[in-house]
Amino acid sequence: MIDLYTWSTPNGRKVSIMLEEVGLPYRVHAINIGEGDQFKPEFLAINPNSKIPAVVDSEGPGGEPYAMMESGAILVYLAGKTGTLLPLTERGKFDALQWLMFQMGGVGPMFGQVHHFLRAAKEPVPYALNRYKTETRRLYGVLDRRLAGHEYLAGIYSIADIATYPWVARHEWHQVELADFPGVKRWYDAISARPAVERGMKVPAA
Ligand SMILES: N[C@@H](CCC(=O)N[C@@H](CS)C(=O)NCC(=O)O)C(=O)O
Repeated sequence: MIDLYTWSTPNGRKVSIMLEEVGLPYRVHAINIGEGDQFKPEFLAINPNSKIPAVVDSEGPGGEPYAMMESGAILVYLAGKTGTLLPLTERGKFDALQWLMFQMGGVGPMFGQVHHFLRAAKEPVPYALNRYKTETRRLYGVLDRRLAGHEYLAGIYSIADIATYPWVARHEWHQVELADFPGVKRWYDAISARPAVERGMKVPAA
């Protein structure tokens, strides 16, 4: 059994989508990051970095319980555990890992900064907002060029797409029109139609 500690955010939904895709049984524990649940000692024992998502696999490596932080690492772990959603060829595997790292190092942090400066900052900071909006559009351009020539980021549907999708799902939050990026829009619509994605995007239940 996998225990998933999560909240209704893109990083959390990467893991709930993955768990729905691979069909492993899991229990959801809502960690309300708006109310500070991530700083409680019982959660810090699972993720010392005080952020969601985190998982505990009761049957981890060696058959022992294993706790994990960092959504990208959790996706790689679950792909390895189930033998799915990470291409089997060397090239395919490294294609998927490159685009996963692109999401972890670029898409997530930059889109997240736009969300922060548009929705949470205590005062308007035009320089920061402009910087992160410009970088966000640039990243959409990179995705769009890749997806113009590939059905999915690594060719076939993989953890790279699962990591990126919930961030693109917040395109209205970072004020990007998907119509401006037709490759991303085609990819986004295809992934939105997957039943496992639809279920994963509803975790944790409201
Ligand atoms: N690199 C981490 C980022 C996790 C992250 O930033 N989680 C946010 C929610 S999307 C969070 O828990 N924020 C609470 C806080 O910063 O106190 C991952 O991908 O797992």
